[in-house]
Amino acid sequence: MTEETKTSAATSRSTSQGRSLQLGVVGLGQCGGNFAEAFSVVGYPAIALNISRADLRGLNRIPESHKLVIGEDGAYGAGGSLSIGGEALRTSQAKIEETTVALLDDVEVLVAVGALGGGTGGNLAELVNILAAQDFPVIALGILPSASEGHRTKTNALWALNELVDSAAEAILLIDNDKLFAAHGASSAMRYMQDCNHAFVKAFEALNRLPSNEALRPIRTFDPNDLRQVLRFGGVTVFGSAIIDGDITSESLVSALSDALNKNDLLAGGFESHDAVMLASVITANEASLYDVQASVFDDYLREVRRMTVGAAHRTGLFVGEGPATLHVVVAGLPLPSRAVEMLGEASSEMKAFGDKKLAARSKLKKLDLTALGIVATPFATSDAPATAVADTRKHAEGVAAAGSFDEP
Ligand SMILES: Nc1nc2c(ncn2[C@@H]2O[C@H](COP(=O)(O)OP(=O)(O)OP(=O)(O)O)[C@@H](O)[C@H]2O)c(=O)[nH]1
Ligand SMILES: [Mg+2]
Repeated sequence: MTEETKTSAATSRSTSQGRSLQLGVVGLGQCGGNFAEAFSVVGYPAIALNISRADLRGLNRIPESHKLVIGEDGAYGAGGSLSIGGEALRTSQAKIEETTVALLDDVEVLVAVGALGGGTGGNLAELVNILAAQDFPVIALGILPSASEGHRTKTNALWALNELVDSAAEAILLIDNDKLFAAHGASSAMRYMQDCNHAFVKAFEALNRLPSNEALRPIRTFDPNDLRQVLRFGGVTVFGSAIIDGDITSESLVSALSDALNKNDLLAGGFESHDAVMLASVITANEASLYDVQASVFDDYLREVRRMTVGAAHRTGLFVGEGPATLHVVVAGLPLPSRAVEMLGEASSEMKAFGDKKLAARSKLKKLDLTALGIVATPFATSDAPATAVADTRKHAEGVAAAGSFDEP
């Protein structure tokens, strides 16, 4: 199918389902698979790729035909090694292409998702390029590690981010696990990750349904193509909603815009508004509050946004609905978030601390002085079998050295 036919077939189907974009999802690694499952639960077709068969077994809502073991044997994961994860992708490239084309050919856009800190998921850019080479437009959804995770996970994530910048991804969305984890700390240990992942998918689904939401009456229309254009515009993309505090004024709208961008509880933040290249603002408010607002408020808001973003393209919508007045925004064309720069700082100092610790640990690992016990140097070397006893002692020593080594985890 050409992209044009694909888009038009997908557009008519998704409009009938109330969705702007008909998405298919390809999850890579454990976290990627968990997200694929969360998307699958709300009805998006999804495939999960993993080196470990056991990880795939845990995904109950994805049909077996949509689970793919990549790499040689399916026994072990990548154990945090990007090269093992990358090798597995390359070994199974033909199988991935075949399965994706067979199962997801009629979707408009693929979301390739994975944890950038994982040995498997950290190869997300390579997966994006494999899928894009099959003529799929691809949005990359990368999960950033939280600040409390180790330097290896962060180093993987930084490398993976750089690869994504150079990849064929149409847009890059970056989930911040610190924010997700903070919001769901009260969930049970059993449900924690599912709750985190579901929170993102629910927000994404609400955005995807916003233009066609039948509970909303348009005053200024924001149609599915407006959303499609912003979401597929390029660069790092952020979306979010913020309740408008107090009266609807141009100031409260600007403040809601800044909250949705930088106090976002799902996606990595830290952007300058002047870096935005394209954005969408959709206001939903009840009828009574809209009767109280002068129309000029919206024009003032648009003028202010134009000034703040130094002329970014702006799609807008105004809808009457229930609930508190809310601003929904999508901002595209952004550079990497400041969280990535923070993570680089964390990883560098944690790596140094780890290196110092490793050296100190080696110098602290000393033999005990056993002279007071009167033990002689080679206690097991008996006179009738000296050669074997010495060899056994060395083997034992090597075992101890290996068990006591301080290689990076
Ligand atoms: N939000 C979220 N983060 C997850 C989930 N599962 C793992 N993570 C995060 O993902 C990173 C680890 O990546 P994994 O997906 O476990 O690793 P992998 O891609 O399977 O790679 P290997 O285990 O090395 O083969 C860490 O930053 C975890 O905090 C999940 O379901 N949701
Ligand atoms: Mg894994």
